[in-house]
Amino acid sequence: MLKIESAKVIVSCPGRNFVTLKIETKDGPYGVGDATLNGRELAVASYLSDHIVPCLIGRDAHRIEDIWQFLYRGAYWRRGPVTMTAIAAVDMALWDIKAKAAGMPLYQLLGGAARDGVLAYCHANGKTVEETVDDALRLKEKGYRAIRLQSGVPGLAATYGVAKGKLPYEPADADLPAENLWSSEKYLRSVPSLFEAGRDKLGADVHLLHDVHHRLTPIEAARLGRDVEPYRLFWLEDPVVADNQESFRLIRGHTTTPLAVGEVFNSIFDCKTLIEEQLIDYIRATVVHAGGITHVRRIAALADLYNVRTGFHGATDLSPVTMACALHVDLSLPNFGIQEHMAHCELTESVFPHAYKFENGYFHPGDTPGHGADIDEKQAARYPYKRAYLPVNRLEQGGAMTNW
Ligand code: CS2
Ligand code: MG
Repeated sequence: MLKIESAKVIVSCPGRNFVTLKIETKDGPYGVGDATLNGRELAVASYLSDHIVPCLIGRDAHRIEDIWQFLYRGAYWRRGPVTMTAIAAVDMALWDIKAKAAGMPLYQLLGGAARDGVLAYCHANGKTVEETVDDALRLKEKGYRAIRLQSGVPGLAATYGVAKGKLPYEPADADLPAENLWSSEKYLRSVPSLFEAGRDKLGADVHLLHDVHHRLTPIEAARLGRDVEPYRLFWLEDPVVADNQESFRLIRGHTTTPLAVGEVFNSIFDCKTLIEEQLIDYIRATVVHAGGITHVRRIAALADLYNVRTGFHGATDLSPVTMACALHVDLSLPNFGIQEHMAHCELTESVFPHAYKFENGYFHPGDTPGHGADIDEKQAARYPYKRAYLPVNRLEQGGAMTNW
């Protein structure tokens, strides 16, 4: 028995907002979990401190599955991003404690390494095709073997996923949501030329990826999938919103471009049809927003039955604690596909010291006992929470919102 003595929620903004859970045990190690839900951070902080922490005190930290089921089934109100992010934070912290107590890096408890390193993709972006391809060439030089290309769209003032100035793009960029105009026609005209140039300049061996950010309708996405087929994409991500999982049947029927979806999913039920009908190639649901290590392993196991691989979300709004946990899972899974890596700023990195390392296109989670990531609480306290929102898109020809 490793008794949980205390649990605290740490909200801080070292470069951007993060919510972190720290669980301490009596006479044993502590564990750290990420609970960041971009733009809705305080809802999860409250769910944890007001509703979960009181239930954890006195429980045996070793009983990870039992605590997971208790929090999931026992709440009566199942699923949803806030609930599942809060449960994920507890789950990460408990796996951290168990692995520290065992004196092993977490991946050893998950069955050991199934590969030597974790293939990762990074983000290249620019206002024009030329700028984007130059950025990708720079990242290729740094060792990346897989690169996501996002470019500004001619005729649109701002495009999500593309930096505004010299600084890298930040998903939540304003204290009230910025409203951008969107045109699917302009976008659909511009993307094929980006990949034509990208394939030409970067060569055949680099994996190229693209994120649609859920902004198209199924038939528009089907057309885009077809139009980029000559450039052999690794994947086309979030072509449409997946509230109707059946939407993917239409896209799938028209294109052989591989499809990825799921960064906003929080449950296995969000992707059950997509996986069972083999409508996608990669599932992006990840540790922090989909119920932790315990639940994403369940999703991955289902996906494995249907030739679907993982491609865990890894943007900057997921803290280094999530990145660490994701890498341990990636290293151990039979059906790992690729891991997203969007580099954190130096301040974030220093507040969250971690054992994972990048070399030659691959990450390794490191061999520190636990998941290998931590929070420097003193430093974190110097950066108080700042309200920040993701932007909203409106259709150029009318007032309606796009899918986002
Ligand atoms: C993006 C993210 O990394 C990705 O694939 O879609 O930047 C995403 O928009 C943010 O994580 C939202 O919080
Ligand atoms: Mg995405």
